[in-house]
Amino acid sequence: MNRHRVHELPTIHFVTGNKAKFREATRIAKEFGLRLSFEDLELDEPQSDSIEYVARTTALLAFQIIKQPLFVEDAGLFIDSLHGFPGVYSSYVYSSIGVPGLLKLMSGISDRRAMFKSCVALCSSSTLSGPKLFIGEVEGSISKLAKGEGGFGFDPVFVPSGISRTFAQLSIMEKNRLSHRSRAVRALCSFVLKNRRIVE
Ligand code: ITT
Repeated sequence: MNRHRVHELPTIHFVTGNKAKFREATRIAKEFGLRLSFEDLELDEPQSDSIEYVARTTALLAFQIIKQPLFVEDAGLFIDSLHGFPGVYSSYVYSSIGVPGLLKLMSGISDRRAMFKSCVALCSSSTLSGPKLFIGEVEGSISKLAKGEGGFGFDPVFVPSGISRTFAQLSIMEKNRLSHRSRAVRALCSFVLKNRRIVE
């Protein structure tokens, strides 16, 4: 019965090059009866100091190509004692110095507070005044050592507030209960279910 219903619901394209993000978002969309399709378009991400700007601009670029309901997600790790660094540069910092480099940057720093922030931008032929944005955040801290095998990116060093394990030590389901991305994607899914015309 459920399977039949799911087929009637719209598919939304998730434009990303990151399969781990897609896996996380797909689990959440499923809870809402929505299906996502993976679209890796290799778009040039704009340079900006705001993840909202990056998400919005990338969604518009993707829509010019796909011309169907889609969303993109831009996320970053903001470390208090580094004045929000790496933030919008998280992708570059991860691929250049990686987790070991980040731990080195943080060595000797006792204030380890940090936040992951996600911005989802939804674009369709109905979002004419610009993509609709959904924000999700999670507070936590940077561990002294990398721990865990799961997740991706900076997951091995991010400990969400209230638990004593890193994101990489959690299952997708556990990470999805807490993460920045899960909050933004849940907000997107609730919006889509209430405004179905936007994705039809
Ligand atoms: P897109 O193709 O969707 O842009 P990306 O991997 O480049 O995928 P972002 O630009 O949104 O993703 O994220 C920047 C970096 O921030 C990413 O490469 C990770 O290192 C880090 N990051 C973002 N979300 C994360 C998460 O949930 N866990 C760990 N690291 C994360």
